Amino acid sequence: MIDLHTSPTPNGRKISIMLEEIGLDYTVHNINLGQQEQKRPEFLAMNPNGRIPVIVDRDNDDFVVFESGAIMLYLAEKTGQLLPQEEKARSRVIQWLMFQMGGLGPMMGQANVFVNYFDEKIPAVIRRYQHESLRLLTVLDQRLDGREYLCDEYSIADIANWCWAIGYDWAQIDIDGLDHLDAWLDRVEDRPAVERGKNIPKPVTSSELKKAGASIIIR
Ligand SMILES: N[C@@H](CCC(=O)N[C@@H](CS)C(=O)NCC(=O)O)C(=O)O
Repeated sequence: MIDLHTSPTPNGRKISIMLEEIGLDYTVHNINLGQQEQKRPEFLAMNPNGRIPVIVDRDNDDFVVFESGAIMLYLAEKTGQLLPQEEKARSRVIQWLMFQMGGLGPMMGQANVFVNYFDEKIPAVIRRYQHESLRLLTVLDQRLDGREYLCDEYSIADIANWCWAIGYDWAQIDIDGLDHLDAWLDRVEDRPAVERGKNIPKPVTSSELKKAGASIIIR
């Protein structure tokens, strides 16, 4: 049994989708980011960085894992799913996972902040993060030319990148012409586990999301 401390956000959904894919039992603890529940002492005891997602593996001495990429690798290694064993294939998946963790996620996250959550609209900053996000989405598009998935088979790299790429509209990024990316977004979304996992916890409305986002960034 896994305890999943999460919220309806891209990084949170990576783990609910993955848990749905691999079929491990889990209990959801919905952390209210707008109420700063992620900064409470009991949460900081699990993740000193005060951010979701976090898991606690009840079947492994209550072992705690934070950082979504580390959680995905932990669960993949625990179950032998969504991460190949063969050295080079495994490395390719980890490379595309890190591409999301170090690039797409942070850039689209900042685009969201400056487009949706900051009261002050700063055109140069918005442009910078939207352009960089679009550049990274174009890298994904090129990678997907002639491929169904980012690596040899569907993997944690697809889940991680999908959870951010699917938010292009929220960040007001135009992906017209990125046809391989567009087809892959649909292909991944059509998977039953993705359909279930993306709705755990229940998504919030855009105005609730803006309110929560604003209350986080002013601190
Ligand atoms: N690198 C971290 C980022 C986690 C993260 O930024 N989580 C956001 C939600 S997507 C959060 O908890 N924000 C609350 C806050 O900043 O206080 C990961 O991938 O787990």
